[in-house]
Amino acid sequence: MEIEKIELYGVQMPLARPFRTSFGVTSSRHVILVRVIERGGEEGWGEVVAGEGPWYSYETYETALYVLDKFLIKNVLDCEDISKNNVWAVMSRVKGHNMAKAALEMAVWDLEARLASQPLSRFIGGVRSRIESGVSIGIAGSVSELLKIIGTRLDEGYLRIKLKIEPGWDVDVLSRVRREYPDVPLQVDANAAYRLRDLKTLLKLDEFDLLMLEQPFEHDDLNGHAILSRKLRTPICLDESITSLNALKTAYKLGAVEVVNLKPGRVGGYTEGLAIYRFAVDVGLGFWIGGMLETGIGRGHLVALASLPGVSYPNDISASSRYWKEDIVEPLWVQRNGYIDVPNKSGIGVEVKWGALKKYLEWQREYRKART
Ligand code: OSB
Ligand code: MG
Repeated sequence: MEIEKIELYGVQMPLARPFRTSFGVTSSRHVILVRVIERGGEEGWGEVVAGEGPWYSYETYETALYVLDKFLIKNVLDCEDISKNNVWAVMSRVKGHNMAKAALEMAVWDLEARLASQPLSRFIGGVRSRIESGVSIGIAGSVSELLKIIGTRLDEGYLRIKLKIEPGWDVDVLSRVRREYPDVPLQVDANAAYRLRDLKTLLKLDEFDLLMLEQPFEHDDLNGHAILSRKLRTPICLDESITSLNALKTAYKLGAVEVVNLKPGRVGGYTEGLAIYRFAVDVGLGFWIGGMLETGIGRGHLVALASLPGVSYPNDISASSRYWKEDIVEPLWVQRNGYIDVPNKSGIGVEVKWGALKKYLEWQREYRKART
């Protein structure tokens, strides 16, 4: 197919509540939405998940805008016959910048699924009619506040709780959480806040019957993760480290990973994401879909991936209301009894609610195919 036009929408959306991780607090998200339109008028949507600053990875929403504007959009518009099978290769001259690439790549996959009148979930081999919904809870002001938030999330129905940890907010906090909630499916995420010198603290995490410990060390410290993994019973999950299939293969060879958190934005979209999925399932690694505080657009892509048969843990995919006062899609994403329904409509299965989008819109741009 030929893409006729690509539109970018820059929105700033306040979170329902600030989200604190070891790398900082997020109160409001700058999101770039990508809309691709083909000659016949059908459209597809993607979302840049990069943060406000280079804290989770080196990308920010502004570096993504730069790379989209200067390189990636032109690559895609210049291609006479773009499809889900070649869009990743068409962008491959650009090194890195996976979140910028993913927004465009995933919009093309959405568009192709819509042209095929298929839900994206089925288009990529998903089989589930509903996906398991977990919730990620940020570092709180106090332990009693955290215990209250956990209680609320459990009452809402979430199947498992993920807590953010950092040095000083770990062992003592977890022992109080476990005293209050001894049987809740629980896991923790350090966002690279520890070093191998913290080994003694990390080994204490085995007391808490955690599903996994996510990304204790820096993204490129596969050796550190391998050393820890040999000593810790709790499975090691990697997030930031898994930027590509090659990175996963190396981590696996070293014994640095037991569970994969797949975020399509981090790996450049479906092409690499599905390759990572197939490898993880083939070698018997645990697998689930992570999130980056997406709007309802990005969440649609996450739901499609979470419907794959090899997903073996609950996902960081929560209801619209967990993230936003007002999400920008309809229908909203709703969690019931711990599950979110996989849409039957074609593509991601939700539409942009223009009235809501306009409230948060800061700028927009459009790019058209150069006609000769
Ligand atoms: O490390 O998983 C992470 C949010 C922003 C950046 C990094 C992470 C997260 C989350 C939230 O944990 C997951 C979600 O979208 O619900
Ligand atoms: Mg993480």
